[in-house]
Amino acid sequence: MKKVFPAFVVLMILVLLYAVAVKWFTDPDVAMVLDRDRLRTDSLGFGMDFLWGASTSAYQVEGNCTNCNWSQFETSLDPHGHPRIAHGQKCGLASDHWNRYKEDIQLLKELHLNAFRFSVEWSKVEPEEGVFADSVLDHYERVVDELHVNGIEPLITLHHFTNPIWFERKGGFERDDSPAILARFATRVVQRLGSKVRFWSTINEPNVYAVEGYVRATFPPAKHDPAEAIIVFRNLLRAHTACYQAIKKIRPEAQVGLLANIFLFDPPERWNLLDVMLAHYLNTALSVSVIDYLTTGVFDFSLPGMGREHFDTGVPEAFDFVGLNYYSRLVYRFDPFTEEKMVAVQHLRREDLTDKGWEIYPEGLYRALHMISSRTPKPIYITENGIADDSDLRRAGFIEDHLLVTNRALHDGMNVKGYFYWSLLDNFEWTDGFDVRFGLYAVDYATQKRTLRKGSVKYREIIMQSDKWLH
Ligand code: GCO
Repeated sequence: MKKVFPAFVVLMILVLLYAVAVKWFTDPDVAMVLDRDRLRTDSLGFGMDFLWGASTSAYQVEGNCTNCNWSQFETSLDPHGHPRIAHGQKCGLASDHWNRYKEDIQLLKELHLNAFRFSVEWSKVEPEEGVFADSVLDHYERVVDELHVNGIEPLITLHHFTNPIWFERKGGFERDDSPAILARFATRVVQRLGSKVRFWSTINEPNVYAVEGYVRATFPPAKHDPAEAIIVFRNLLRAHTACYQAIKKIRPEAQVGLLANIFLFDPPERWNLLDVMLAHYLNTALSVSVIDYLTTGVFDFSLPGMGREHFDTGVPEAFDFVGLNYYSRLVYRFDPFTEEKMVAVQHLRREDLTDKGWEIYPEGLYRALHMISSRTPKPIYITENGIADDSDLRRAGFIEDHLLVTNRALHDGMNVKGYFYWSLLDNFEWTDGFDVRFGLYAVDYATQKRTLRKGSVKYREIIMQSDKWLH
């Protein structure tokens, strides 16, 4: 009996330590349940100043962006001789938004929207280093004027994945002077448009740019260089701070934010410590590090197998809001026998997936909002949330569930001030080309005809219902 007792105690202590470790590394919101019934009984009021919007990006919708890293990339082949873009597609005229922006602004009005997020194409504004095309800035000023005439608030993104070829050839964001180069561009744009534009987002998804371009090699410059990825990630965040300071110098009243992509990582089972730790390190390195950078000015990155970096800009709180781009989560288990040391796990039905194969997971939006609001009281704008759904059978439910979750987050005290659906139009979805359809409006690329999808009407219904709750 005496021999058994110590062994039993040791075993109990080990089990207890294991349980404590699992709890320590587990996201506290992982058990959040979307109670549709309770949510629907809540008022759907979102507040008088809530921004109801849709988002696009220049390269994906404008057409004729021919002087940037992506226009170059889409003509190249991968190491296996395959085209970089599905079926060798080219962006070309895209959704011809450059020429049809007045028509597209009427679509925003048709949906009862009061805000529009779009990006200015750096390679068109600054086609050669230090040479700025006033005619291009004239165009964007006409877009802004047209939005105001129609009572729609512009939110301009300065950098959305694309670089002018001259910048890419110099090394892009691998360069330590890249923040100053981007801030010079930002200065020129804000000098021209700053009196008419209140909301600015500096950089779209620094983590995605760094990981896709330098780890997974699916985006330009298509490198497999994790160490370089961390430098690029750091320089993009530094560039955000440089742009923030440049904008505030010209327009102190401007509201300036960074667009954080939070794609949650979860373990297949919540009792497996290695899988729970993997999810924790990925969420911390790729998402929490961005929010912490904004509040502290310190880039603290550490991901086993990728590397670590600590960089203090000495500029905390260089932001007025956080833009949240949320889509879904990825479920991975740790696997030491694979190159990436992790393997995706997914056993979901087709109806629970988008056309990009992402899980439809509205609870994750609540978790992502909490990840931000637990670190800063500043406003959050959901600047991208949408579904690739060519059948349009899941779009209405997707929109309703994610707006119900947004409403629940508001009721739980989170400072959510707007929602921008991705995207207003079907567009060029990077390496998927035109194969996936995110648009509230379908686009027939042969005729450029826009058609409102039935599933998109739910968005307008909720917006108008929200207005009802306000009065
Ligand atoms: C991104 C970009 C968008 C995408 C959208 C759908 O997150 O990659 O911001 O350009 O098109 O997110 O994937």
